[in-house]
Amino acid sequence: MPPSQVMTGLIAATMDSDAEGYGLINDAAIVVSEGIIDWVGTATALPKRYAGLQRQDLEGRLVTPALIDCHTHIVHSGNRAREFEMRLNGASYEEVARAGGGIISTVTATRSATEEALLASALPRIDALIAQGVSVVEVKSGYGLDVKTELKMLRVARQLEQQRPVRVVTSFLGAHAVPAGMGANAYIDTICLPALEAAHAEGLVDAVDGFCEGIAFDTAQIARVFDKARALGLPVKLHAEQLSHIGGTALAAQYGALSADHVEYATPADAAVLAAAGTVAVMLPGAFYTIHETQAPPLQAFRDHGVPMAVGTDWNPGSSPMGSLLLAMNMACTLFRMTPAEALAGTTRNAARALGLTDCGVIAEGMRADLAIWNISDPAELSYGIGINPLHARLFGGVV
Ligand code: DI6
Ligand code: FE
Repeated sequence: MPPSQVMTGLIAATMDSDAEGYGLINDAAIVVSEGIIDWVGTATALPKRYAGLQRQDLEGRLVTPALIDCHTHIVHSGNRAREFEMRLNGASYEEVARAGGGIISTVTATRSATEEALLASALPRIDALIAQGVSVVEVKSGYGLDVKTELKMLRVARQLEQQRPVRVVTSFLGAHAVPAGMGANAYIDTICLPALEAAHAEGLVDAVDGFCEGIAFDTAQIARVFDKARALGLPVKLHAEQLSHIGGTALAAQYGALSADHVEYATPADAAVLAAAGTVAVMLPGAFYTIHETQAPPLQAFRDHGVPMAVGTDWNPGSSPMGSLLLAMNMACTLFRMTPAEALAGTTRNAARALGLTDCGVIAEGMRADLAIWNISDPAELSYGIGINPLHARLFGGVV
C-alpha cells in the first residue's frame, strides 16, 4: 500500500453526480489513503487530522477521475487495413468479402492465434489506453464464434489485468456474428449458449452482450441469449440500433440492461424506455466516423429524458480501429454535439455505471483512488484537443 498523502495545488473535476457539470473545485485538496479517496474539498477546509501527512503540490494541474473505456474489442488478432485500402480503391463489399475481408477474417485470425499471441497483441492496445489516463477497460469476446475461441479471448482479457495496472471488465459477445454455413438459431443453440455457460463456469464473464442488427441477430434471438444471462445471474448490454432500427434498445431496457450501445437509430420513444430502465446510452463516434454514418444518435431526446450518456472507443479492427478515448470524446462533441462536460461524464461517472461499477468514476470520499492528473487547467481541453494527450500522471488505486 502506498503511504497516505495529500495532494494540493490542484483543480478537481470531481464529476460527482450531485454536482452540476464538472463538479469543479478550485484550489482543491485530495487525501488518498490505502488506495481510497479519504477526503476531497477546498484546501482551506482540509481537516487538521491530515496536517501531518506527506504533501504533494500539483502546481495548478487539473485532476479528474481516471478515464473508463466502457466498450472495446481490444482482444483480437490481425487487422483489416487491407480491406480499408481495397474499399478506398473502389472495391465493392462483395469483392472485399471474396478477398477474405470483413468480420469473418478477424474470426479466422483470432481462432488461429495462440493465447500468448493474442495477449501480446492486446497489451500495446491496453497500454495506449492507460497512457491516456484510463484505469478501467471493458473487453468483449465475439471473434471466436466457437466455444474454444470465445473462452480463449476472455481468458486473455482477464490476463491483461494481471499484466498491467488496470481493471478489466469482460463481456461475453458470442452473439456477434453468425458463422458461415450456419443459421442464427442453430448457432445460438449449439455454440453461443453452451459457450456462455462454459465461460461463466470459469468465472470469465462480467456481463453478456449481443449485436442486434439486420446483419447479425434479431430481437427474438437476442432475447434467448439474455434469458440465459438472467438465469446465470449476469447483467446484459447490447449493440443496438447502430445501422437500423429493429427494437434492440427497447429489448435492452426490458431486460434492465446496463447499457445500450451505438443507438444512432434510436428514437425519442426509445430514450423514454432507456430512462425508465436506468440504462446508459453509450456513444461510439469512432464507428460512426469509420463507416461514414450520417444518422447521429438522438442526444437531445436522451437529455430531455435524463438518459445517462457514456462514450467509448469501440476499439475493433473493422468499424472502429480507434486507440484513443480522448479522441472519442472529441468526436462525441464534434460529430454528436455532446458538451465537453457530458463527454467527460461519459468516460468517468456514466462509463462506470455502464459497467455496473459503483466504486470509481467520480472523485468522492470512499471511491477508489483512480485519478488522472492533466497538464491543463480547463476540463473542456480534454475534449477540445484532437490527438493531443495532456496526461501528466495516473493514479491507480493510489499508486502512480
Ligand atoms: N458493431 C460494430 O460496429 C462491430 N461489431 C459490432 O457489433 C463491427 C466489428 C467488426 O467489423 O469487426
Ligand atoms: Fe462494439
